[in-house]
Amino acid sequence: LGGFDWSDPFRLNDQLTEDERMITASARAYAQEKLQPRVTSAYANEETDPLIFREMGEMGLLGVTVPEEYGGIGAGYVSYGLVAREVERVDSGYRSMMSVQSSLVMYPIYAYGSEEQRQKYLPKLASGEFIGCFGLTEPDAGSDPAGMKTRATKTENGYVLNGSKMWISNAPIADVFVVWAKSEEHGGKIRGFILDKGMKGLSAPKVQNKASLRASITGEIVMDNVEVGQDALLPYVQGLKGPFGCLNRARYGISWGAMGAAEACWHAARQYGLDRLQFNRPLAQTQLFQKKLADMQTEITLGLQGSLRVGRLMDEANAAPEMISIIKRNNCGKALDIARMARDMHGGNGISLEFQVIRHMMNLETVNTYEGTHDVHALILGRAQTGLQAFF
Ligand code: TGC
Ligand code: FAD
Repeated sequence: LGGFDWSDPFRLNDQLTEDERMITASARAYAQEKLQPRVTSAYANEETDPLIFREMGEMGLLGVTVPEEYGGIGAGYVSYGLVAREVERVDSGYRSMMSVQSSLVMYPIYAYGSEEQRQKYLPKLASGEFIGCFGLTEPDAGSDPAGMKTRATKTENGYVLNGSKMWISNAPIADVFVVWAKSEEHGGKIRGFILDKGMKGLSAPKVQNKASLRASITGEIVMDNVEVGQDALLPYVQGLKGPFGCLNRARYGISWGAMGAAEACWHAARQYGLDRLQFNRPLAQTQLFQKKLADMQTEITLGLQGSLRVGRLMDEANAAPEMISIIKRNNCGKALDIARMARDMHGGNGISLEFQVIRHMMNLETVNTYEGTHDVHALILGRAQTGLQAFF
């Protein structure tokens, strides 16, 4: 029998390639050295530093799966997931900034865009010179994006867009807006459009006073007769499968990221329990404390193994969206439970931002909700095994 590493029980590290280990090490070094020192103040003051995109770009952390000719590093989905895990070990908001840029902006431009669109946007998005956002959700269409009201009307030279998007990560500081609208020209089918900052009629006011994900700026997108050329249309996709194709990638990345946040909470709770004495012994020497640590270790070990399996299938182009629903739903739900437990195990100190765990806990409320809520993924999985549609 082999040895046991409490922090890597199933030896995930041994299951990675040399390249994957290298990208993990460089993402971890960046996240711990550059992001960790600024996160407490960024969260407390609800501040997003746009320079982070440039830094991530320099480190090769944006558009990890996009080919090198467009500025990416042409790595696989396991590498992308490992980066998400390291960044979210620090903060879900920083991972959000990275994953929106990579999966929700660079991916659709790469997968559904023309060669001109790829050349125009991808290298600058990869370097962080451009910041991107993705507008699907609307004030009255969240879990049900098919109910969106945003419309694109054909003009002589292109389209006019009208509508508003809500809860859009990066929007107030974005240069590039990938937005989804029902196109009258295409029989009301959903089409994707690329909008540029500064277009007449386009604005992106900030959502103020979020209690969660405060280091990641969120906004609305308001489109009031925004005129775009024909070249703004993403030519190669129509229907909901366009945005869902992007969400598959982002949801997969979130499954790794949520485990990174959970690991941070688990490690913090373990260390706190070793350091703090009550009743003349370390908290970690009590049965209840150890049971909680065992639950955390077990769920994280299984969750990471699940994400790795789905990542390998994605790299073989053989993963199904329902597999992604399993890992997105379960890993986010378990991470939230773990963060709440870690908060409790820190006692009164657990409510202080200095001890990090309450920030992760608050963030994970969002992570459990966006990209398909916990319950919406249950309904996707319920439909897949019964053949019965329970959404409406
Ligand atoms: P439904 O009838 O199921 O499907 C409509 C069309 O879409 C296709 N499709 C998919 N294609 C690829 N991948 C998937 N996962 C797909 N799921 C569905 C489907 O084949 C069909 O295609 P076609 O050609 O036959 O038309 O659609 P529905 O309207 O019944 O939807 C059901 C439901 C609830 C599952 C879906 O609407 C859903 O997933 N809702 C959740 C919405 C959501 O996830 N929003 C995320 C917004 S973006 C975000 O939160 C970013 S936060 C990022 C960050 O900051 O990190
Ligand atoms: P609703 O759909 O109104 O859901 C409310 C509750 O009802 C949930 O518990 C849900 O599970 C439940 N529910 C809904 N339908 C059913 C049903 N049929 N049966 C049973 N229960 C149901 N969107 C983007 O497009 N781009 C972004 O960049 C983005 N970033 C975000 C950042 C943040 C900080 C947040 C909070 C959200 C972001 N979102 C983004 C939006 C996010 O995807 C939505 O909030 C999410 O999809 C849920 O939609 P909703 O908020 O309208 O909730």
